[in-house]
Amino acid sequence: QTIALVGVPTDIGAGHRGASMGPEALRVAQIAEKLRARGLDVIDRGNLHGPHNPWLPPVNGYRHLGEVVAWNTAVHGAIHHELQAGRLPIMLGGDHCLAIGSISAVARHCRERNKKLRVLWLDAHADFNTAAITPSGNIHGMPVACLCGNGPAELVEIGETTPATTPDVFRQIGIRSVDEGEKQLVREAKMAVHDMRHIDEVGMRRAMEEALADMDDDTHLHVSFDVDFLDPAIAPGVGTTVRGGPNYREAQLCMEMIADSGRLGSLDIVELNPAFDKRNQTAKLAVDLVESLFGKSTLLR
Ligand code: DIR
Ligand code: MN
Ligand code: MN
Ligand code: MN
Repeated sequence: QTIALVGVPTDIGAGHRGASMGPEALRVAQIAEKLRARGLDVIDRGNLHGPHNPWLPPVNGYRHLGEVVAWNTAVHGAIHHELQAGRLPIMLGGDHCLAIGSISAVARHCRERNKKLRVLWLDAHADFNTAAITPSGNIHGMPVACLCGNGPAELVEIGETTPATTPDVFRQIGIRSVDEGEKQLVREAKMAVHDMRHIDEVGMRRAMEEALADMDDDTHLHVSFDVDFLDPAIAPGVGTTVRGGPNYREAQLCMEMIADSGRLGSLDIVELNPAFDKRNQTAKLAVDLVESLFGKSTLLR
């Protein structure tokens, strides 16, 4: 199977500028070359295009809603195109609002092919905010809510079915920052949250066994990897660091267990912000982890 890299250079949904440089930082860290060295076929589609970041305050609880719609419409089309052609898309973000476009495309593809969808949401944050409760107005804090139908019509309706998906497809891993009003929404939705306390108590191994349970040959697994999932000590190159995340070994095990499931069908790498990084170390770490996600292990290949 061929991997298609799709760059989406925007920080339109974030609270800091700089995630727009993420796609190039991942290329500089040799994401394509490292995957090819694993024997995989990789096409780099280059970058999508969209509006510039006007850097305006929120309007009715949303910052840059029109621009977020434009970028996500482009993402939806590009990712669905790759899936339809049988390729495995990797979205190089860009901030996490772009998961509205990518996951709505994956969900549409699953409906067309009669596949079940499982989404692993690797993040420090639940990204389940709405206009009424958001502390920031930044739409990168809202993609899971939008994908589940709780958001502005223009975003909820990207894709062919509304809403794109439901909370039961998500497994959230590494969560340690949920906003005040957001907590209640996450509980009400019965979102499966494997938060850092749970990982501390049962370990990454059991948390991942739970998150990957009950998949079969008909399951499409999408991984949405917000780089702020990682502990800031190893991954400073993100806009919204939260201490107490997975360390290097825990993150490796997480990726290796996903690889072992054999179900990976699509991937987002988002929130990488080179403006906060040092010598591109966070991009290099993300690429190192992506190699494990695609099956790199100590003794086999
Ligand atoms: C915060 C930040 N919960 C917000 N969210 C982030 O503004 O809604 N998500 N950084 O990844
Ligand atoms: Mn996120
Ligand atoms: Mn399709
Ligand atoms: Mn996050």
